[in-house]
Amino acid sequence: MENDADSNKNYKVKDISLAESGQKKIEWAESRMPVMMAFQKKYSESKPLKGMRIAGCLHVTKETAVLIKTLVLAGAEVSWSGCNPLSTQDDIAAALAKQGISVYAWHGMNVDEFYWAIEKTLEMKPTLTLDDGADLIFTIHNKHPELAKEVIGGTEETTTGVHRLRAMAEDGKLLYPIMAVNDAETKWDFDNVYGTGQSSLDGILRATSVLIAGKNFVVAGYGHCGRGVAMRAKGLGANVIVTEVNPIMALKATLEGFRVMKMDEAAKIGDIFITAAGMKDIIVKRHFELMKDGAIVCNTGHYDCEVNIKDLKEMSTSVREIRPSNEEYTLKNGNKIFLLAQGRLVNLASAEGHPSEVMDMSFANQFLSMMWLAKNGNSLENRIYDVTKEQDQEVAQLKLATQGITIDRLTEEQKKYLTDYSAGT
Ligand code: 3DD
Repeated sequence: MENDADSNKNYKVKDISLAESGQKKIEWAESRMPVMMAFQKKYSESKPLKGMRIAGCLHVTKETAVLIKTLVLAGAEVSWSGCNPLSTQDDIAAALAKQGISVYAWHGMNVDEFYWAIEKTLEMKPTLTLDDGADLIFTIHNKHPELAKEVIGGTEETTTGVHRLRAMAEDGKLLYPIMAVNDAETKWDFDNVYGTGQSSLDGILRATSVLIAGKNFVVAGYGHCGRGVAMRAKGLGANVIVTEVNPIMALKATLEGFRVMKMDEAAKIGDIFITAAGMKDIIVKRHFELMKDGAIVCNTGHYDCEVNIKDLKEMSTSVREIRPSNEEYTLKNGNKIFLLAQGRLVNLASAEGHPSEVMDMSFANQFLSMMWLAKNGNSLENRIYDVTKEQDQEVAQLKLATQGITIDRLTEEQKKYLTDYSAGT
């Protein structure tokens, strides 16, 4: 499809006429992101991000649109691309373009277009980068290292992105400081668990409309995301089976009442499979060979390497899209396997990602981290920084306040007791 763009426009989206629909969805998200709306009110006068140029590479959803608007109201200039070829909501991208935001994103990008879009956002020579999966950071480091000297710092939104950047920092390869937003407790303990739990089931249900109750539901990986998915599948009546490589996570899964076994065993009995391992080749050829006819397979990890699609294609005689975001592969043994979202993250590719309420906290951390970097960035080392405890507490307090919840406070006496080692039993 011809995209809406020409050389003098600062955007490339699928269809600008979708803007009205996108704007209504953004208003819906705004009504459920009270912390971000409070930041818009608080900072639109003082504009603490004035002069900052932020290149963003993060799923273009109605919640991200609220983050972008908050950054712009706080004074920043922003240029945005999506961080997954299938996660952009085209009407949101259209609404952002209509608002004058420089945005290069559409659903169904190919890999070349995906990296073209990232390059377009770099034309503004960013002073801050906001990333999810580190593709923007890697592009600067590997293809445009000269741009790094202008970059004060960056943030990383997701678990696997932070893992890779910590490895890069260990090797002394970071060209500017990075804040591990994913590792903020008010991000991972809410977004990764409750967000991924609900949005992954949302994606599976939109792509299949199957009954979850009574089904053998195999969750590969019992980290924060896998734990959330297992919890919500159980809530819908599934028989949840967990596969793991970490004995501690496996033990946790058993104590939650889930069956734990090797994928080689789970492949024989599973009806629905979802990978949340943050690792490649979780489901490969030998597993597909063992699967029942009609098995549904999907992934909710950031990268599309967890389900080995190359294996699936090689062992199939035909493939057709039987429903949106749902491909029916007919194997040589006659069985059919249904792959959702082309093996990409099903929560964002087949649904709308996490609900606004949890992204309110994730993005509060992104916003505050951008402000912290703008203020302190020039005095930082090129390493990974964790979100401060104070910021985590602030985000939680703000969220509670928006829900009208007040909590107890330690008295001075109690604070003393915390560190008093003379007191016995
Ligand atoms: N992610 C999930 N839902 C999202 C949404 N509604 N908008 C933007 C991004 C969204 C991805 C995040 O969960 C990110 O924290 C991640 O990938 O870990």
